[in-house]
Amino acid sequence: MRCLWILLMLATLAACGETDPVTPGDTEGTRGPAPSDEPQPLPVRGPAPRGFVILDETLGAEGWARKIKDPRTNITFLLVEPGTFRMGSDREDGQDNEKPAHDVRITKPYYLAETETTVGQWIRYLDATRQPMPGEPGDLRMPQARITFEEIRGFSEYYSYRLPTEAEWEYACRAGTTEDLYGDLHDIGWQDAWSAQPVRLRRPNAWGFFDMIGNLNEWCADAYDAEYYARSLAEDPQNETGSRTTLRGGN
Ligand SMILES: [Ca+2]
Repeated sequence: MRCLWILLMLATLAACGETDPVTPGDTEGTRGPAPSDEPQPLPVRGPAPRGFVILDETLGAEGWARKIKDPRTNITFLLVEPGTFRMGSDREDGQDNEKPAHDVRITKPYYLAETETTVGQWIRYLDATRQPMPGEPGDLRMPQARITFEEIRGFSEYYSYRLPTEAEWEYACRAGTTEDLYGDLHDIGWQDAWSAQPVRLRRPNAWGFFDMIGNLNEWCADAYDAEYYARSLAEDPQNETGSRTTLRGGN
């Protein structure tokens, strides 16, 4: 389902890091986030953005580690390999803004956060940038809600993250499936819940991402245009025309 941000107040962020890959054994020659001032819990031992902790040393596209963590935010990122997928849906009972289905090629690997950005991760950002803290943060595993686009811009610039494009989001959500969903709705989402739930409690998709269907929506980098799919580029599309922002992945 494609959504407009004006319709959904509980929008949240799927943080996306884009960095240059490094060759095996080279941990110094990268762009990417600035080195953290915080002590690093583990040394960086392989190909990952400088300052990130490698959680899975298996190498993926272009020699990047498959799973890394940013110790500044505690956000875990999973590597997404380039590839081609069918974006959108031509179902008769589907929404017009999901049509037409079309082939899209993602040409570059990227890292995408494995969960919606949590309250705990957001608080680390507020603390690092000396912004007012919430009085009662509650469960730190909850997805952070009610983030404005300007706040996302500040968060992304501070950590050298960026939002995924809508195509990058859907490619990672589908995780190879051509069906409408990557599993049974009651296993992967929160269709019976009336409020947000802690992340990571439902079954992830085949590539390890949680709550891509259900819980809060995630911001995408694209401007929203209900008819964009009809003129979408075949490679790395991103709609930049329009004043509203695209959200994906809610209940
Ligand atoms: Ca979601």
